[in-house]
Amino acid sequence: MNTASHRLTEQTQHIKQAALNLGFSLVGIAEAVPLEQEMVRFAEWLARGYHASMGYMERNQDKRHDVREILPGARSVIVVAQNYFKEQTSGNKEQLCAVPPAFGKISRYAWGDDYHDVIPPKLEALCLEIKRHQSDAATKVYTDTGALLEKQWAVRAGIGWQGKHSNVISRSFGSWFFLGVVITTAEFVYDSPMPDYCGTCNACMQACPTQAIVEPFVVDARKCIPFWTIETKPEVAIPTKIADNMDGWLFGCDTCQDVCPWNRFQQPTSEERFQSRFEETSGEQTNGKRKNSEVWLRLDDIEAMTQEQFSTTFRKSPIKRTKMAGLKRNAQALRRESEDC
Ligand code: B12
Ligand code: SF4
Ligand code: SF4
Repeated sequence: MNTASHRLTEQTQHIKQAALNLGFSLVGIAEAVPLEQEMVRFAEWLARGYHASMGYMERNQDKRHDVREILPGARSVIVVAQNYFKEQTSGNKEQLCAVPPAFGKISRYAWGDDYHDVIPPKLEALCLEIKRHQSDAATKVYTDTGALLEKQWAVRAGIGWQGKHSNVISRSFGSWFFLGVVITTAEFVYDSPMPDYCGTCNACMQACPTQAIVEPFVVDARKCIPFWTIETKPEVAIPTKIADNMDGWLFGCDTCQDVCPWNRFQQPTSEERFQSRFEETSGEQTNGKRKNSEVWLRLDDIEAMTQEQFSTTFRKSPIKRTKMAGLKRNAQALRRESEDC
């Protein structure tokens, strides 16, 4: 190994260790080249209208195609995975129906603080570490914050493979993690993409309550519960076909990940800010038996909530995104489902 490649290897090891020291669970690095096949599939997804009303998905295709349109001279895309799993489980429709008054489930990613607040400062700290060794390096961070195909970069960086439910899965701890990305002009040694380990399984496709996984690896957001319960404005009514099949979800949906066999490797997160804020309301309503720490909220409480209570309860939480009116709209849709039980 010559001196230059030895230095590159050392810098790569150093930056990966720095990411782990910051509390990220996995880190991988891909070369900043254009995404070709990924963009063909992405264009097909858009053409079929699967992005629903998320008009922003249609914009900035040049940046999604080539990160050098975001950061001129970019050479590397560093991808981190931030585990958010906590020792709590979600319930199912039977449990929801069994117990009046109705409750609604909160998807696991929203039990703690908002990852949009937690992850970027850690990515910025990683950027400082890059600049400590390569002072002229430029950097740009993302976590669900822009026109970037984060899952595709995660696959390229060897973090995991894209499951048939379309989320990225790690062989070591399943899919309960967020992604964060640093695009940089610094050069590193690159990882290889992860092969597919779904095999013949299709548990997620079968379990999806609204048949949103329209073919392996392809999710139609128009049918996906998180789209309706998180992304739509409060004044938009949830269509009957979705409202009748919400599987008890008040905010987001984890059904396709709950059934995934790879999530038997789940491990508790070390990130304090992702611990659940809902301990006291969890786990009391599953057929009279206390099931350890499930996160269900009482629909009566949501419907009666004042703006002040909403702001206090969901301070720093991703649930703020729906606004109080959106959460009440979701609760009403769930009432409809539980009346059908
Ligand atoms: C838009 C969006 C949504 C939309 C659309 C979902 C979707 N699947 O795209 C909605 C609101 C529904 C959503 C829901 C959720 N989201 Co979201 N979302 C995003 C966002 C902003 C963009 C994703 C995107 O580009 N979609 C476009 C489509 C085309 O991409 P795709 O699904 O990867 O599609 C590819 C496949 O179909 C593939 N493909 C097609 N055919 C084939 C064939 C083969 C063989 C292969 C391999 C691939 C393949 O090609 C397409 C393009 O390359 C990202 C953040 C980001 N900027 O990347 C977060 C992100 C994907 N979301 C995330 C999360 C956590 C969720 C939820 C789990 C939240 C919840 N609990 O409710 C759900 C999961 C729902 C699901 N099953 O996908 C995480 C996923 C982390 C992970 N481990 O993968 C991300 C990365 C945010 C983050 N930074 O952590 N989300
Ligand atoms: S998040 Fe829920 S609605 Fe969306 S694909 Fe997964 S199981 Fe289906
Ligand atoms: S449930 Fe099965 S098919 Fe779906 S993502 Fe997990 S392993 Fe792949």
